[in-house]
Amino acid sequence: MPPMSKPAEKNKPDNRYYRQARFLISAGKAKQFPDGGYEVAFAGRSNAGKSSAINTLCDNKGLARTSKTPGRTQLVNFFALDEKRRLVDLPGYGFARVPVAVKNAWQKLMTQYLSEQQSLNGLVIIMDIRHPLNETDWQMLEWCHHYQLPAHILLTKADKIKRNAQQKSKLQTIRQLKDAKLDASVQVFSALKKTGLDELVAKLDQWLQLANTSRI
Ligand SMILES: Nc1nc2c(ncn2[C@@H]2O[C@H](COP(=O)(O)OP(=O)(O)OP(=O)(O)O)[C@@H](O)[C@H]2O)c(=O)[nH]1
Ligand SMILES: [Mg+2]
Repeated sequence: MPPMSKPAEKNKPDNRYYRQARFLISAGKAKQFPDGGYEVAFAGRSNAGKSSAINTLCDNKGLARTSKTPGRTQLVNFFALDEKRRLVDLPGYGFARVPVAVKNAWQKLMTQYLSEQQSLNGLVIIMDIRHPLNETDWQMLEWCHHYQLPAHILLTKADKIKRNAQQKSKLQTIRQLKDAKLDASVQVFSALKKTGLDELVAKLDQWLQLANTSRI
């Protein structure tokens, strides 16, 4: 019999399952991608806060490397949650000042990942809440639409603006998506303050087929 799990602490996001995340592999080539089971990937502009969001989700500051230098994560980093489930930190897009060859390699790797990865169940797209939906974000949303991949937008770094400005940005983003006839759920987030962690956990539980199953 498995040990009984303790009830979640009152008013605290129940991200306990995600705390067991462990680094699996940094892949620079598609043939290194693990497959099978269920996977959720984090994409977004360089420096948007992808690695920080993963670390907050998993309560582990040292899990995904974060940096003040844009373009830090150049490889596709896989983290195992259990034998069947993974989180994926994708290389950031939109970094200026990188050689064309690097951009081309990035494009190829991302296309391979998004088009061929059978286990991919959803994409979390990270945007700075102060300037969401830039050109590359739209491209990523078009990509999701093309590959019929569900998208969830995290408007992160919310701690940098006031609560009413956070809501304004969220509503504006929803409106712009509607106008463009693109489908994505949208939420406010802060890796620093853990704002919106519950909402993110609920979305990931659903994509990773964890909802309504017993979790440790
Ligand atoms: N205030 C605040 N800073 C944040 C938040 N999330 C990330 N940052 C900061 O933003 C910078 C970039 O964060 P990363 O998580 O490394 O961003 P990334 O998207 O993984 O970047 P690349 O791997 O380079 O593409 C770091 O200095 C973080 O500390 C947040 O919610 N609030
Ligand atoms: Mg990163």
